[in-house]
Amino acid sequence: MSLTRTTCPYCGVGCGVLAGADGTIKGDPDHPANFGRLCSKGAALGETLDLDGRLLHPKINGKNADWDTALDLVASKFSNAIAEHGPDSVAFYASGQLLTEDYYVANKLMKGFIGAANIDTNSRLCMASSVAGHKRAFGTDTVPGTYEDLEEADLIVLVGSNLAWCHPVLYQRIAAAKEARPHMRIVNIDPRRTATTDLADIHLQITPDGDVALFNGLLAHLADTQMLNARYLANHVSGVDAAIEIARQTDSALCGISAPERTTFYNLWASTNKVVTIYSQGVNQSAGGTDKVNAILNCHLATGRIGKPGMGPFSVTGQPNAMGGREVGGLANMLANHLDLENADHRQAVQDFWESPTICSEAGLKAVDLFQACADGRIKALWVMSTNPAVSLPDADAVAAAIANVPFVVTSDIMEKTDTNDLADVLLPATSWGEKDGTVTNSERRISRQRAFLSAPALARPDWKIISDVAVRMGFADAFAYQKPADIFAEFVALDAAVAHFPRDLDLSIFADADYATLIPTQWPHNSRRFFGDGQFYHPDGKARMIAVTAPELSKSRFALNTGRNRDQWHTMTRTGKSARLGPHLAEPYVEINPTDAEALGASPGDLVKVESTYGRTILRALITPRVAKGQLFAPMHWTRQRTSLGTVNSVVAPVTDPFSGQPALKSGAVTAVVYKPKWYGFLASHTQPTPQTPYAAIAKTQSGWQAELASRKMPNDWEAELRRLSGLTDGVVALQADPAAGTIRMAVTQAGCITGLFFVSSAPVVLSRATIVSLIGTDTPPLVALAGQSGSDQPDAGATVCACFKVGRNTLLSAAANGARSVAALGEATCAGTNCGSCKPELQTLLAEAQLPMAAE
Ligand SMILES: Nc1nc2c(c(=O)[nH]1)N[C@H]1C(S)=C(S)[C@@H](COP(=O)(O)OP(=O)(O)OC[C@H]3O[C@@H](n4cnc5c(=O)[nH]c(N)nc54)[C@H](O)[C@@H]3O)O[C@H]1N2
Ligand SMILES: Nc1nc2c(c(=O)[nH]1)N[C@H]1C(S)=C(S)[C@@H](COP(=O)(O)OP(=O)(O)OC[C@H]3O[C@@H](n4cnc5c(=O)[nH]c(N)nc54)[C@H](O)[C@@H]3O)O[C@H]1N2
Ligand code: SF4
Ligand SMILES: [Mo]
Repeated sequence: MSLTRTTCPYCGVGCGVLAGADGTIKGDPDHPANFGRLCSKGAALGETLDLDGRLLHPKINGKNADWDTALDLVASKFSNAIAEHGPDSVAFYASGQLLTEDYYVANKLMKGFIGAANIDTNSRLCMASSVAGHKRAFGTDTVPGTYEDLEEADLIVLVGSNLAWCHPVLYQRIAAAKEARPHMRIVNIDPRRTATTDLADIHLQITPDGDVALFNGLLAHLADTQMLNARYLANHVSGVDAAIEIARQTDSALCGISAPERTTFYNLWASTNKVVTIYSQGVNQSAGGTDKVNAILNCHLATGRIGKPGMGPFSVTGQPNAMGGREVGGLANMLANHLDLENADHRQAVQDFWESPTICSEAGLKAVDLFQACADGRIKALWVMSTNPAVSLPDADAVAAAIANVPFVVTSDIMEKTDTNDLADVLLPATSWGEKDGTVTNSERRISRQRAFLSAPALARPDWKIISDVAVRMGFADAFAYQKPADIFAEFVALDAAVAHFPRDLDLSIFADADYATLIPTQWPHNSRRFFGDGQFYHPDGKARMIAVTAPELSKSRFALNTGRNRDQWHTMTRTGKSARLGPHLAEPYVEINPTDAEALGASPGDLVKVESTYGRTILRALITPRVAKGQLFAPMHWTRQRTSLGTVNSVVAPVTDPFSGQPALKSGAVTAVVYKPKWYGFLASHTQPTPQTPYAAIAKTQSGWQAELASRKMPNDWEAELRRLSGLTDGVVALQADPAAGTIRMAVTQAGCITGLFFVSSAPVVLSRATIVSLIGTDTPPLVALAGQSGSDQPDAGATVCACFKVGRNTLLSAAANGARSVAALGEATCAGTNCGSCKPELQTLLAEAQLPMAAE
C-alpha cells in the first residue's frame, strides 16, 4: 500500500513519518530530523488513530448540534461580548500543537480583526522564557542551532533537559555520534538523575534553580582564566563588563555543587571550543527562567561560540509546532512574522497587509493572567484550541473554576472527554493528525508538511476552517475566505515579503515559489545559512547583549516539588492514553521520593503519599528512589481528572511566574508530604472503562480493556455493589472469595463463560502481577483459577513494561540478564527489547547496572 509522507505530531524534533490508512507507521529515511528513526510514541501512532473517544459532532451544552448552529452561536457570543464590553473582554487560548495555518488564522482574527491581543498559548508554559532571553541577548527570538551541530560538538551540556525521554530521536543521534567519536563529552545539569543522565560523563546534580549561580560561576571562571574572546566581544557584544562584574560577585557554591566538581566542569567548558548547550524546561519553567537563559547565552557570547558548526546555545522546542507558533506571533506580546507589537511601524505594516479594520495596540494577557481575568469576570467569552488548561496550568483547580466562571466557553478538540471540555458550553470537533493538512516547524527551524492519509471522520473539520468560519460570521468574510491550507501558507509567506524591509531574523523567501503539495522539509532562512556566524545581531547597534543576571534566593521549603514528563505519555494523555502498548511503562501517577525522606515519612514502596500545598492536594503512589535528592519530590504532569481522582499534579503547583516572560515556575513548588493510609487498596481489571470515584483511583487502558488502581478510607457495606459501581459492569455473575485473616477479598465477574471483571482488594497494597490479571479478561479461565491471580497457564509474569514496542517486561529482562545477556545489545538479541525504536535503551542500561551484573565489553 502507498504510504503518505508526513511529520510526527508529538515533540519538537519533528520526525518524518511514512503513514498508511491501515495504521502502518514507519520512520521516513529521507527526513533530515530523524533519517528513519522513531521513538516509542512515534512508533505507536498507529494505535491512536481509532475513533474511540473522538469528538465527532459539534456539541452545545452536551447535545449534538449541526455546524451552522454551533458556528452562529460562537460568532454571536463573541460579537456580542465585544459590542457590550469591548475587544478585551474576549480571549483565545491556543497551542503549539496547532499547525502553522491554524495558528496564523487565529492570531490574525484576534489581533487584526477583533483588535485585541488576548490570544495566548500553552507555549507560555513552554518556551516563553527562551523567547524573552533570546530577545534580550540577540534582539530577536532566534534559535541559531541545527541538529548537525549536536553531532559535531565535542562537548554537549544538557541543562534541565531529559532528552532521552522528551526528544528521544535527538538523544539517539547524540548517542550514535558519541559512539562514533568517543572523545565527545556530555554533561547533564539536572537536580534529578534521569534516563538522560546515563549517557553523561558528568552529572551536576544542582539544587533546584541553582543554574544562574553555576553559569555565572562559569562566566567568572572564563574571565579569570583569560578565556574570553576579546576581539569578538569588542566587535559584536555589548553589556560585557556589567555581566562579568555580577558574575564575579555571585557565590557559585549556591548551585549546590562542590568546588572541585565545578572546576572540572568549568575547565572542560573553557578548553573545548565546540560546545553546544541544550536546554529545556528545567531552565524555562522557573521564576528566574529568563535569567537562566541569559546566564547560558552570556557564556556562549563571551567566548564567541555561537553561529558556527558544532557550537552554540540550543533551546529545544517541546511541541511539534512551538516554533511555528513563534513565527506567526501567536503569543499575547507578539505580532505576526517576528514583528514587534510595541513598534507602531510594524503594526501599521501588518494592518495594511491584512487590510484589517484595526490592529491591537498593546500586549494582551499572558496565560496565567488570562485565567486570572477569567476568574475575575473580565473575560466574557473564551475559546480554547488544542490545549487542556484545566490540567496543564499551575493552580489547576483554580483555573478550572475560572473557566467555569466565564459566561461562554468554546473549545476545539479532537477528543470529547477532557477536563477542559467538561467545563465548556460548546465543543467543536477538529480533525486530528492523519486527517489534516498543514505545516509545522521543528526545533532547528525546519518547516515540514503534515499530510492527511485518512478522511475526516463524521463532522470533524480542520482548525483553520473552524476559525475562518467563525471569522466570516463575525463579519470578516473577505479576509478569511481561505479554501485550503495552502492559501494560508501562501499569505504567511507573502506577509513576510511585504515586511522584508524591517530588520528581522525571519526570512521565508525560500518558500516564495514552493509547491505546497510536494514541499520537502526546508529550513529557514536558507538551508545552508547560519545565524550569527558573521557576528551580526538584531539590536539597533547590530551587537548582541550580555545581560547581568543575579542568582535567585533558593527555596527553603520542606519539599520542593519538581514536575515533568514520562517516556511514553504525551501531556494530558488524550492520545497516548489510548495506546495499551504505551500505558504499562508507568501506569499510575507517582511521586519520586528519596529513600531517606521516605524513611522519615514512614513511606514504604507501594504506599500512597498525599502531596499538598496552599493551592491543593494530590494523592500519588510512592516511588522510592535515589534519583531524586533529599528534600525534593518529582511527579509527572500527565494525569488528569478523567483518569484519576487526585492525580493532577498542577492542583498543588503555585501560579508563580517569571517577571520577563510570564512563564510559570512549574518545577519548584513548595509542598508538604504525608503518607495516606487507606482502609483498603484495590486492583480492578475490567472489560468496561471504570470511572475514578475513590480518593485514590488511577485508570489505564490495557490490551483487554481497562485497569484501575484504587484505594479508599471508606469500607463499603456491599463489595459486589462496590465492584459494579466502580467498574460500570452491570451484568454478569459475581464470584467472591474473602479471607478475613489475610485481609483480602477477591471477586470475579463472568458473563457467558467469559471473565469480564476481576477485583482484588487488600488491607495492604495489592502485590499481584497486573499483567497476569489483565490477561485473564475476556478469557474463559474458570473464576476460581482467575481469583488465584494466576493465568492458568505456566506463563511467568513479565513485570512492568520496559520496551513498549515489543512489550518486554522488567522480569523477562532480568532473567535474560541472569542468563548471560549482559549488555544492551545482548538483551536486544535475547528479548528484542530496544531493537525497534531504541527509546528504552537508557533504561536497559540502568536495569543492567541495578542488577549489579558485570557489564560485557561491547
Ligand atoms: N515523552 C514525552 N516527550 C515530550 C513531551 C511529553 O509530554 N512526553 N512533551 C514535549 C514538550 S511540550 C516539552 S516542553 C518537552 C520538555 O522536555 P524536557 O524539558 O526535557 O522535560 P521535563 O521532564 O519537563 O523537564 C526536564 C528536566 O528539568 C529538570 N529540572 C527541574 N528543575 C530544574 C532546575 O532548577 N534546573 C535544571 N537544570 N533542571 C531542572 C527536571 O528534573 C527534568 O528532568 O518535551 C517534549 N517531549
Ligand atoms: N506541572 C507541569 N505542568 C506543565 C508542564 C510541566 O512540565 N509541569 N509543562 C507545560 C508545557 S511545556 C506544555 S507544552 C503544556 C502542555 O499542556 P496541554 O497543551 O494542555 O496538553 P495536551 O494534552 O497536549 O493538550 C492538547 C489538547 O489538544 C487536543 N488536540 C490534539 N490534536 C488536536 C488538533 O489537531 N486540533 C485540536 N483542536 N485539538 C487537538 C488534545 O486532545 C488535547 O486535549 O503543559 C504545561 N504544563
Ligand atoms: S522524537 Fe518521537 S515524539 Fe519526537 S518527533 Fe520523533 S518520533 Fe515523534
Ligand atoms: Mo511544552
